[in-house]
Amino acid sequence: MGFDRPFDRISWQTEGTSSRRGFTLIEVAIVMIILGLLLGLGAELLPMLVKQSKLKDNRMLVKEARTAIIGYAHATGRLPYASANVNGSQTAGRLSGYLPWATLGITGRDPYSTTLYYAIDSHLANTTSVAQFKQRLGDLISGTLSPDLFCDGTTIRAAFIVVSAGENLRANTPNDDNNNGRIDVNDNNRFASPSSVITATYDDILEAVSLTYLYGLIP
Ligand SMILES: [Ca+2]
Ligand SMILES: [Ca+2]
Ligand SMILES: [Ca+2]
Repeated sequence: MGFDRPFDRISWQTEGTSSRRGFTLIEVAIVMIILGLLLGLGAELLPMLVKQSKLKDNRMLVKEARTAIIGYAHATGRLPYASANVNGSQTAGRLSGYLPWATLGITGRDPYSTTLYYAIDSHLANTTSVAQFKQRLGDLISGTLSPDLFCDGTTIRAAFIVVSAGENLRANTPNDDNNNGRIDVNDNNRFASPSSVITATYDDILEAVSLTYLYGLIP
């Protein structure tokens, strides 16, 4: 039958190969060792890649929040107040706490499912026009008014900051001062440098907008 011919040929060819034999135990062992190494490598690499990817997403999220807040200032002539709770609606008069993400209309949770934190200079949430807002920034820069939000000791005079608690799920010193893992009204007005490196004890992601930078952005 015509069907049989190809099979006949294959079997003839394999039978005709003089080196045809089974794998030796050593060959199987070598393959198993290589497979084991590859699997082990994968098991180690995968969590590392997930970790790196979350960190990257988180940095982007905090940057986006920063951009949204600048947009809010442009549109309303003031910064939003912080939110007293995770629902993200600004709480009148609140200078530090949760990001008012619902007020801003953005995502409020970082890739680790912790709500972002936010703090502002006290002079910048009660203005009523863009012109007054710009004037207020100018007064803070010139020293007519005293700034009250700082990063990196007192190096950066900030208009506002946005912070993710990072992978360890806790805001760390100097962002959290009373060791409750959150940024709230009980913490002081000094925060870490935005360029702080991640260590075993500090893994917060912080973005700050300085008074002078924001002044330059407001028409
Ligand atoms: Ca942290
Ligand atoms: Ca502090
Ligand atoms: Ca705290």
